[in-house]
Amino acid sequence: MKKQLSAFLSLLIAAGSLTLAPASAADALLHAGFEGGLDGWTARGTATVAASTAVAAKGSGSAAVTSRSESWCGIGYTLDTATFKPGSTYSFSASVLQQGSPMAVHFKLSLEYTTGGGGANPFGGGSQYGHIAEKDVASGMWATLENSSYQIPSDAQTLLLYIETDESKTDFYVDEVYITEEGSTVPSGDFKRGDVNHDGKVDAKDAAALRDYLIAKSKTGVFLDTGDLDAGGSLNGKDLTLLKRLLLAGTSGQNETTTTTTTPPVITDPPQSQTTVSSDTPSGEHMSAKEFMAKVSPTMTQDVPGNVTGSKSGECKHFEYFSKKANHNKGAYYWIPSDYSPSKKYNLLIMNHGIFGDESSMLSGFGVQEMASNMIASGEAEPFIIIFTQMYTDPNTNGSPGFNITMDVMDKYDDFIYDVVESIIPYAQEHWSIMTGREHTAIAGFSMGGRESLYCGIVRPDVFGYVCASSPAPGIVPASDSFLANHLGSYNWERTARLKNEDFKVSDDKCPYLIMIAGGTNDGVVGTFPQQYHELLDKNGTPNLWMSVPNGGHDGGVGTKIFYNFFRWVFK
Ligand code: FER
Repeated sequence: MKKQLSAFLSLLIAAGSLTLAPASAADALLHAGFEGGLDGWTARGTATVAASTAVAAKGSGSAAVTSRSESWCGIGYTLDTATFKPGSTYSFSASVLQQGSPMAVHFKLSLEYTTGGGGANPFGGGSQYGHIAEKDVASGMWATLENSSYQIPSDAQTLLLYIETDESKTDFYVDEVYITEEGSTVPSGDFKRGDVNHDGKVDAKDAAALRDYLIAKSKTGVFLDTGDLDAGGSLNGKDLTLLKRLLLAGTSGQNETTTTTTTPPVITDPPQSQTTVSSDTPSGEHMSAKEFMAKVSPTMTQDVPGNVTGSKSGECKHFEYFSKKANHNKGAYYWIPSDYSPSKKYNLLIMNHGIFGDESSMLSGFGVQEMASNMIASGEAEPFIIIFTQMYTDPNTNGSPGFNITMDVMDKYDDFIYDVVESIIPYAQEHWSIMTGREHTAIAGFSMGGRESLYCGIVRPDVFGYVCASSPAPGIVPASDSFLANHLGSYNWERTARLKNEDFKVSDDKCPYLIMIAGGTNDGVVGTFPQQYHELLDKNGTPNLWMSVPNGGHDGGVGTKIFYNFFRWVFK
């Protein structure tokens, strides 16, 4: 078996060296590193471009593209046809980073070219467009658009290389643009799996860069293509674990890093040791969301047994973590079961409060700690730890904004989606013994916290496998409501809605395993908005479980019922 593997690896290496001769930066026909300037790149269409040192894929500079009036507006560079000959084939690559959209944005490295009369264009003249490379780019990390063999159309007379997006007008950064001879590996496309910082080596610096990305401030020089070791589509604690394992593996690990394959093999965690508390289902082995929710649906109940809401145990304490998005420390509470032991591994539940609330709001009144204590102790629930968050994420203020509600305040509530993914979960991974991956990560909350939980679950199903919204507040999709209208005089719901109605969905293959939504029939604050979310998900074909609580108000009564149902199935 071992022999077969090494024979397979050498085959890959041999195959790689036959077809790909690695090029160095010096071999490049064009290289833009944006160290200290724009290297001749200019705005295309209505956009602002500027040299920036805020982030860089390599070195310390990049080009920032902002104020784009259309998705095709971006940044471009005129290629001279003496060097880049029409009809010839070249290798292209460019690295891009976007941090403006929590959802992935589709980027294109494109070529605008003109043809003279009598060319391929029957109307003569005018611009034509070719797409060299394209990719969905997740928020917050560098991705490389690349094509090692693109032929410049033979009838092209002028050439403009440019970067654009589909639909989105988000700001972005560009760095490390290369054009090299065909058949040579573009330098930025030649990095090994695990070479997170693209410095040509897989070493401790990569682990440090990934850790900095996960837990702290740095957004510099971290690449998804080489850092996504579990091929899960994002950078997370699992990738760091796999990278550390790769580094520790020494020589046998080296083999793995010296192949020139570009698609990383999918690595699943080895089976968990006996001390593992949870079933720790490896990625991909869970039944589909549709099947799982069909199984859970008939078990939904409004009757919460008295013994589960009795007394609580475990340890609950306040702590502070550095929020990258807010750029200052924020407060939260953790709860761990009474028999918590670092030699076991736990699931993670993020619990979010209502508007005007803070990290202490969900500690009582909803039965959260009580039900977690009793249901975990009896084995009815999988073991988990809870982080009670303070969602409001604002560089200018700390803590809840209280009654001072503005549209800007809504944005800062919704920026929690960055805070939880970039800072809270990595902090929890560093400080408690928890399992990573969506199978082990859940998000739940009440009202505004239900809204944020739904929003996070819909937009980041790669992070959250289980979602529960008790009496979720409106506004993820356009809505109009007298609550805020009364508060503000006038309120622009279109302006603060995060998703269009038709985008409020998750495809079957990505859907969280569990989405539960509850609302009370006497809720005077959010009215029928919870039910509207449920109906919209149904309409968009996304499975979800709805519970209407007769005579339920806007309070922990509804919360206790839905959280009880949630705890029975979360992480299973
Ligand atoms: C609204 C009504 C209620 C709203 C938020 C809430 C965003 C939140 C209520 C709560 O958290 O208790 O229109 O707009």
